[in-house]
Amino acid sequence: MKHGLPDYNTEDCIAALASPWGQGALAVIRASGQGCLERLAPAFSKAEKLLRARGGAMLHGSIKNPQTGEALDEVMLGVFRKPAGYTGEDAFEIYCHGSLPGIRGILSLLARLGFRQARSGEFTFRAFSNGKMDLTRAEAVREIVCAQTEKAHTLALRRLSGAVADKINEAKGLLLQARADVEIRLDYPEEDSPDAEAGDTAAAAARCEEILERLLATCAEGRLYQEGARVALAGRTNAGKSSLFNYVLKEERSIVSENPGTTRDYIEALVPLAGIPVRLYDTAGLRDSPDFVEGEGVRRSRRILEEAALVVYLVDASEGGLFRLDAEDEKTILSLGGRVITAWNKTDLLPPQALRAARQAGHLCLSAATGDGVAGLLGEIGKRLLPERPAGEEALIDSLRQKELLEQSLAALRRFSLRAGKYPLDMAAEDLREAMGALEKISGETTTEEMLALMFSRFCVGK
Ligand SMILES: Nc1nc2c(ncn2[C@@H]2O[C@H](COP(=O)(O)OP(=O)(O)OP(=O)(O)O)[C@@H](O)[C@H]2O)c(=O)[nH]1
Ligand SMILES: [Mg+2]
Repeated sequence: MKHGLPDYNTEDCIAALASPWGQGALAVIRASGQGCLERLAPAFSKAEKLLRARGGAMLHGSIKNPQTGEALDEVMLGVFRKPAGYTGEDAFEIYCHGSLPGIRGILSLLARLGFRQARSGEFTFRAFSNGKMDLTRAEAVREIVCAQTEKAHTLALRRLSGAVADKINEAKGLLLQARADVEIRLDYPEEDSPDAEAGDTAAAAARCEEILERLLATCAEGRLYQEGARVALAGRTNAGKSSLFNYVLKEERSIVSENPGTTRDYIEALVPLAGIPVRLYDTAGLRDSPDFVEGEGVRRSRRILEEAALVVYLVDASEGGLFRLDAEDEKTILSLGGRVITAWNKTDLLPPQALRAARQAGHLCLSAATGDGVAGLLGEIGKRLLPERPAGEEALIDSLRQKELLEQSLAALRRFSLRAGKYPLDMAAEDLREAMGALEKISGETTTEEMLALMFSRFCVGK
């Protein structure tokens, strides 16, 4: 199956740096394309060995200028032969020293040898185009590279090994069965026992609907692991927001002091919580201040609170009536609707009995000074951020493209089920065809060039 994309010519040899641009112990330069090994041979010190090398071989030698014989770097060269390897065509990887001038030298030599600079995702595009992977797996490759937490990484890896592709294939199998039944009834309307067949068709369509619904229901969680969520710490001045922020980050990021109004500019940091890449904000203590700078800090902080998926509203438990919110706190908490967790800080200053009673009454108690109760708060944040998922569903989708196509397929299937028996068979066949069409687009059997271009352009170069 070959796809032609205006920007992705699959006939020539491409090359790119696959490791980050920068100084390092090693760098990897990757190349692929029909005849690429022969093209490289004059620039490799052991040309004959390279030409005879089997796929999977690793050769030691140097990359040299073929005209002058001058060595550019001493390298290891990995050789891949069609149809094995990542792209499914002849390919190689040069493991060179991670020196920027060295990398530039090898890349410009490759350009002189006729290698074109690869575009984003072009190696994966070739893998897809040579039937090495379907589109759900190709998307998983990008998601693995972009994963910010171990959880996101594990889930993407599961998709790469076919977790989503398997479900889509199962759904396609059922649809195929349903379609075959309908098409037969269309072609041979006079045959008997239509009722039994209609029952089978409906059962296959219903089972297929169920698979798609379950997959769709995982999307919110899947996207959360990839995109993350914003969580803000809020509260009155001196509630201990910055102390808690520093405790969670395990570093002295925010300035802490007993002077109220210490934090003005909000501060943000990335922390993985329950596998979710959380952007945590320390904000200015909420109070009316005549000071222009502090007032502006509070205004900006309020904006952060409006946009956050979740706000931890911190209250100093050692002040005022025991575990009673004052009117000001209540007003802010109410304004946040369901997006708030109220937590009581400085509980190290309370008598142990009072603390025990408060916990029993269901108050979330912690101490940013000692760390007591912080794990409980973090657990609660994770629980509140995670949407419901069908029990036992392990294939999480997180691609909006897949989500939209699943929805299209499901809509057609629901139309089919709703109208079953009540409308002409050819319309039923059309609904099933549409449901199948959307699933085929998910795995990439049928796609449009724009969609492919859009998808692969989001990859990094060299992948
Ligand atoms: N005993 C005790 N003191 C705390 C605790 N958390 C914070 N403090 C103290 O409370 C004071 C204020 O802490 P901060 O973390 O600066 O409070 P904040 O909410 O960021 O204050 P602003 O930035 O002014 O809004 C400091 O003196 C902290 O050492 C706690 O859990 N226990
Ligand atoms: Mg502060």
